[in-house]
Amino acid sequence: MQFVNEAPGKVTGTDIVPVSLELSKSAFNEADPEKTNLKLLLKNTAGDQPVSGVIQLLQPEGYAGKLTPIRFRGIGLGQSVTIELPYLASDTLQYRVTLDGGVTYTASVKLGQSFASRFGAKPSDAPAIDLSRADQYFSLGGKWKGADDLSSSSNVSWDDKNLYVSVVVHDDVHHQTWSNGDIWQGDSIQLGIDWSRKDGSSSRNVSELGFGLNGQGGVTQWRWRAPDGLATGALTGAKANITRDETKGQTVYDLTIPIDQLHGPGYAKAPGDPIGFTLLMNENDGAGRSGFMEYNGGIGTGKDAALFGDMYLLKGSFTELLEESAETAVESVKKQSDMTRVDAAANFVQLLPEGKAKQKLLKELEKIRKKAL
Ligand SMILES: [Ca+2]
Ligand SMILES: [Ca+2]
Repeated sequence: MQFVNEAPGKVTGTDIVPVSLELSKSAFNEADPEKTNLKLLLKNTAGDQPVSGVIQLLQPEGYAGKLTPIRFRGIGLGQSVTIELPYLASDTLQYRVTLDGGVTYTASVKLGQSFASRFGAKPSDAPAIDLSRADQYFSLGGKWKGADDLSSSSNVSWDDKNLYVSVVVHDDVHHQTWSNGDIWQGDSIQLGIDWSRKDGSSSRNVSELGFGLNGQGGVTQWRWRAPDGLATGALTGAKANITRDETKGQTVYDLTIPIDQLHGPGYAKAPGDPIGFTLLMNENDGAGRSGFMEYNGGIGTGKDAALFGDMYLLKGSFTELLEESAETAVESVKKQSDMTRVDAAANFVQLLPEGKAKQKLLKELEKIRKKAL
């Protein structure tokens, strides 16, 4: 990924970007919640002098409102600082690096990580899957006019029999007159699911599914790509309840997809392994398919299941994962604290829902800050 230098003239007369950003992602293990699987590496790639400044998450907005800037100091040429990240769910993360002196750079890194709660779990607390950003919109001649024009918030849950996908779409004009494999030309959603994602590009369990509601209330369920041993065409095994509320400009897709429709006969996924997941929304406001929005990738601009993101099917509560990882993060800065590590630990705590656990950890952090910094 490349940094975009927003003030090229200010960097010692050249447009060389002195820092780079890399997201390192390891396997997620629900049984070891204290071992979070994301680290951000901020490297001084071209700054002759040690660089200092802050790094701040800009997107997704839901996180940006909670997470605070992380300070870093004196990274020498060729050196890097590692920033531990809490459990985040998104297709991409956008950061802004501000160096001392005020020069800023923005960079996006691909995350491709989401979580599904166990169906019926109360509360169902896996983070929502949001399609609401300009960078998720791909124009096919149209122009995205904002969240009321097209956006969605989705939740996925699961049990031993089914995957449940609920997509709440905001779209000012619902237009769908196509049927069967052509529904992508009108308002509709497409799901990419890879039930054996660990097999990478040789996976034999990739599905591309589509769901649409036409003007007469008719629902189309379609499959363009099927796991080995299953047929493409009408997706008769799934249940889709799709409703349109014109007053709210809202279309709700409630999908129940049997898991045996997502893999070939006899295949069983190991419980902890992620599935591949991509969600695409087609946009048609009455003048043809004008664009689409895609969470992750691999459907809209080219068929490639390797571009799907990881989705982890949780057995337990997502909030507990956040809490246990935040406790560990705070413990670790009791032993070894520098401002980068303390700021990073604070962001683990900021993500927690309001309550006693959060208050307790905030107090501990405050003590560490006063003592060490
Ligand atoms: Ca629209
Ligand atoms: Ca539309």
